[in-house]
Amino acid sequence: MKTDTIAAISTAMTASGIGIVRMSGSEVFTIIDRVYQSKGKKKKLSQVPTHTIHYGYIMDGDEMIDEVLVMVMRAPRSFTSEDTIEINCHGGVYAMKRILETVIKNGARPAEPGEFTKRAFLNGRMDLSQAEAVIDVINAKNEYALKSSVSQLRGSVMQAIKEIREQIIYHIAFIESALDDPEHISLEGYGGELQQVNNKLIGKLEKLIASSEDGKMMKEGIRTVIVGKPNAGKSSLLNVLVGEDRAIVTDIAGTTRDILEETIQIHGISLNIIDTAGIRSTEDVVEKIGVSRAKDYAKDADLIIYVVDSSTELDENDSEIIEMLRSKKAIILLNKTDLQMITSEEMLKERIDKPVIPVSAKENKGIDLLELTLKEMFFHGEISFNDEVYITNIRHKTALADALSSLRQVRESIEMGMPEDFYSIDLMSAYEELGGIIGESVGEDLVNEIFSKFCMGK
Ligand SMILES: Nc1nc2c(ncn2[C@@H]2O[C@H](COP(=O)(O)OP(=O)(O)OP(=O)(O)O)[C@@H](O)[C@H]2O)c(=O)[nH]1
Ligand SMILES: [Mg+2]
Repeated sequence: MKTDTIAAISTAMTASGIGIVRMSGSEVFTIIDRVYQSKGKKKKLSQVPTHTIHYGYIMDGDEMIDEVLVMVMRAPRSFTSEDTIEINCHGGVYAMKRILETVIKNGARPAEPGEFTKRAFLNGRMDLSQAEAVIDVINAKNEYALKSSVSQLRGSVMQAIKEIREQIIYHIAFIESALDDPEHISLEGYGGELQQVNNKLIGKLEKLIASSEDGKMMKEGIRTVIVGKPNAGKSSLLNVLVGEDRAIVTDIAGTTRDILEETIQIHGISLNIIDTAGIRSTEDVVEKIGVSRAKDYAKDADLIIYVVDSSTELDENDSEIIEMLRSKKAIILLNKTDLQMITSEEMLKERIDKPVIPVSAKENKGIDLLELTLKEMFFHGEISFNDEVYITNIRHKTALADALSSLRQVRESIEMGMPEDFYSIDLMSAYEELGGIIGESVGEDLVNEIFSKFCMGK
């Protein structure tokens, strides 16, 4: 297949040690022969074997642009499955731009964001879920996000979806053949048999969908909101967790007025930690806005850390906060345990069933236990990427949910003793919905939209 030749700077557009300008398409060798000059001026890269590296210069006519190493990868043994050239140059923004301009002047065209990966997908080098994993690998901000995207890149999601689809298509085919040829294929008792298979498939889809909760946390981080009464030590806690003095801490109740957000890593998990204004009823206009913001943030949190000052008594403000926690994942920190304790662990346990951890933000005590509790709360047991598939992509999750409701429809039809062609209609919908995840039966619009989210040069 002939394609036009695309080119882009594939490394970051900042001054760095090396930069890479990448080209892919049918004309890469024509173009590189025009702009590359070897030391002895004789070598032509169109003549060299695949997967070799060549030292030389990029020339714009008679002008030497940069000293480079050029990598040659011939189709189909490249990322895009097309002839590909990577020019390793000095990583100055200007040098990279000049090289890009030179190859464009000689016949390449600038690549769209994600176009290299799009070609890899269109050329059958990877399925859509793997192509999407490429961008997740690039954007991974912690160990788990990286591991789950690499596993998706290696085809874990594709494999899981393929297996489910194979079973579905087998049954569609069976029903259709039986309906076509009732004399030879009997559907007697088939409903019960299908019900068993279908229930198993439903279980698998439910498990995949449930994994997306963990998947989302891995990818985006856990939205953690610190709440509590004024002066409880919320900002002190944020500072301890971040490891530097980000928030203002004073002994004046009502110090924090606005939201402050920081990202930290605990055991490889990202937490977006949000410090908020102390919750109390107040007439101060600014503080009032801060308090209502704190409540809004708490509503959207994946996790609430409720900081209690153990050296004071619980009051009606605490009661209000405790009510906010009931329906949420929450950890209670009994702070200031270095002082005389007035409120105890037992008193809090009586009010609400959430883990209570005694700490001292001031003396950095108990924080390790908090970190351990967090880990256990979000990841039940160790995460293993060998057999588990984590759904981290919202598009995949939606498709799985659609497929699940189609399979539930099949279950209902069987229970109600509907005719067999009803089963096959819903099985077919599930089959197509799942196909969307791996890129079968998806429209051009969706493909374009997915790849436009990529960065330049990938
Ligand atoms: N003794 C002791 N004092 C603490 C501890 N944690 C915080 N403090 C003190 O408590 C006071 C209030 O701390 P902050 O961290 O500003 O409290 P806050 O909850 O952010 O308060 P607001 O922003 O006003 O809502 C400061 O004087 C801190 O030094 C602790 O563990 N032990
Ligand atoms: Mg504060």
